Order: sequence, then structure tokens, then C-alpha cells
Amino acid sequence: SSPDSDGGTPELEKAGLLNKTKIAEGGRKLRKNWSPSWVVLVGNSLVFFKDPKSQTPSSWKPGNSRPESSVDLRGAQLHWANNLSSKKNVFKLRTVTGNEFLLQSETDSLIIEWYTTIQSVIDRLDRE
Ligand code: I3S
Repeated sequence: SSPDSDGGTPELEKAGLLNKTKIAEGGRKLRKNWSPSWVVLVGNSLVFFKDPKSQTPSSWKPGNSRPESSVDLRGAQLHWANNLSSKKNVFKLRTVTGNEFLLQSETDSLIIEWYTTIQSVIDRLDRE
């Protein structure tokens, strides 16, 4: 079992800079607005921070900075989505509540790592 199985501070799984746009809210389509986002995968959530310049891997901790938004990965769906953008390396994350995000990186290895890590969290939650 993980060190967090007692319900303490969730473990940080991954953090980094990705390009992000929200494309739907509760199933309602939104206009794209790409911007860089500091993305943190912690526990069952993907957490987005607005100002990447003020973020470092040690500053993600709750209380140190205020997240812009947060996504519950339970029941979420992940798909490669290069058909939804002219950019390369795009995937779509859809939450159970019908919020949809595109995430993108110019670096192939980086986006593959993010995809794999997020999918493994979704799979873990599906098994619970
Ligand atoms: O899927 P779309 O509508 O072609 O997405 C592009 C537009 O949102 C565009 O903004 P405006 O049409 O509001 O000016 C963005 O600047 C582009 O980045 C969007 O396309 P990409 O292919 O970058 O996802």
C-alpha cells in the first residue's frame, strides 16, 4: 500500500508545464483559449495553476499557491485528439461532469509521459 493509504497528504505524481484549453463545460462547447498552465497530478486530481512563472515543483503544495481549477479524474476519459487541433501532441480529457480539456506539449516524450500517467490514475480509480 502507498504511504498515503492512511488518508494523509496525497502523493505528488507529476508536475510540469503544458499548454491547456478548456473546450467544454458541462457538455456545453466553449471557445478555445490556449494558454500555458502549470499542471500538477496529485492524488485523484489534476490541478491547474495559472501563473507558471511563479510555480516550481516545490510550490505546488496546498496553501503555497491557489489553483486556477482542479479536475477529478474518477470516471474521466482520456483520448489522443490530434483531430481537434492544428497543434501536435494533443490529448483530450473529459470528466464525468462533461468538462473537456485539451492538453498539449511540443515535446513528444513529455506528452506521452503525461498521457500514460493520467491514464494509470484513471485505471486505478476504475478498479476501486
Ligand atoms: O478549433 P479551432 O476553432 O480552429 O481553434 C483555433 C481557434 O480557437 C483560435 O482562436 P480564434 O479563432 O478564437 O481566434 C486559436 O487561436 C487557435 O489556437 C485554435 O486552434 P488550434 O488548432 O491551435 O487548437
